[in-house]
Amino acid sequence: MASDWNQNDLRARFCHALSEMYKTEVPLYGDLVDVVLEADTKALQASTKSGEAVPINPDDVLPSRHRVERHGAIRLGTPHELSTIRRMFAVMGMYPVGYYDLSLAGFPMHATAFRPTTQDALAAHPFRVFTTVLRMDLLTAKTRELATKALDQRNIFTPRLLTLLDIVELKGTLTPDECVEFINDGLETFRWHPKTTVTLDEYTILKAEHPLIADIVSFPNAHINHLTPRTIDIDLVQRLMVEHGMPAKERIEGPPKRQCPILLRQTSFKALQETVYFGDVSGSGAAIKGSHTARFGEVEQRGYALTRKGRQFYDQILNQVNDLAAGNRRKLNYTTEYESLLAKSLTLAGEKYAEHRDDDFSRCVPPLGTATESVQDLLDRGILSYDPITYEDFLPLSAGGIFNSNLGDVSQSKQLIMSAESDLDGFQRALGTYVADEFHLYAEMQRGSLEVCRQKLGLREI
Ligand code: OOG
Ligand code: NI
Repeated sequence: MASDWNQNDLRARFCHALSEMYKTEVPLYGDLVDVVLEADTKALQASTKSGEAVPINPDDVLPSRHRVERHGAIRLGTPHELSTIRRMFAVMGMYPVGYYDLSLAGFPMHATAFRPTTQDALAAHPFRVFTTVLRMDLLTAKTRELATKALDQRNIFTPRLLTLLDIVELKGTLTPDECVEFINDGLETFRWHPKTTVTLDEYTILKAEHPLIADIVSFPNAHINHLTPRTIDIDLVQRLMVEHGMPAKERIEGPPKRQCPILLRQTSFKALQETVYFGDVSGSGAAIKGSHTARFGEVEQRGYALTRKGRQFYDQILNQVNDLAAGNRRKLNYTTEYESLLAKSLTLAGEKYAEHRDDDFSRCVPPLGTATESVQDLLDRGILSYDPITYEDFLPLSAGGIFNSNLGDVSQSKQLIMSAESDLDGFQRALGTYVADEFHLYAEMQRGSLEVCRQKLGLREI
């Protein structure tokens, strides 16, 4: 696709507009953004040696992308919705990366993240959207029938947005006015509508099978269900949320606090109970008042990406520790017992791993996960140095933890779902394209940076 218009700029403007809309819809999200600013300011002050109480504005100190860093999440119902959202995000330079099988965590859905894929685009604006789609094959027949009926009759995109997608795909560009329309009409897909498209009875059936099915199926569009600013000190944000009386989730998801942060840590305030209006079966037009719980605010702290090997290793340790915790008759206290168990397992294993491998887990791979001897040599001699690459993706079990604390983990069909096979092929068919492999993208970034060094140093090969 030709790019006369600036995709990075459009993405930044869309993200900003979405954030403003969400702040008015869920004012507590605005408070959370303030808490993150407070935490980052305090964390920066604490790390300033001078001890002077000079007020620090994180905007002046943090890399600029930190302040605009956001991810959001939406949940879709059909292959057509998924393939159209793919077209819409492509206009803003966001492409599907990674496949997340959420059946692993007991949810009848699978997902990808639409995000910028190059270092330049990520640096310009890193906005990404975790996008799930319902797996009809994991629903019971009755629910599938209800879901199909409700989803068939909705169109989550405005007619103008669909026209703009045709225009940009045909002409390869949008005019400035069309960009404004794209943002305004694009927001309509994500706006909250409290009036359901199903009756209370139907909603109750959907919700009994799984609360997320009800959330996906019962509304006329794909409301954004959370937005997530990035922080430099998530433990502090968690503490401040509690201090400010926000309904914080009990625990931070992901790897425990480490000197060398890896992957992704996340927490949130719990979803609000919101008034909704169910359609009336009698046809009198009178709506029935009820409530629905789905929308929340999240915070993330990003660490370093791991190589495929390092990641397998992390997953293995996490599963072991989770099994151990589950086997414990007494529920482990998360912040003290569970975290220290996980931290200890990672440290011990990290050291052991370090003895044998170049891509040492404890040294924040992947800086040079596929290090050749000469790279190591150049590093040892101080000719090359590196910044570890930030993890730009998500973690399915953490996503499951976020889902659970927001919707309750009651599921009639959990066993059916947990024993399901993942369905990357089906997902890609629905999407209409392949999802990129995140490890491949990180390896490419590393390779690209080494190539720049090779040329600068005038070497034949690194
Ligand atoms: C998506 C949950 C996944 C994350 O940060 O892991 C996610 C959802 O609730 O729809 O956003
Ligand atoms: Ni999230």
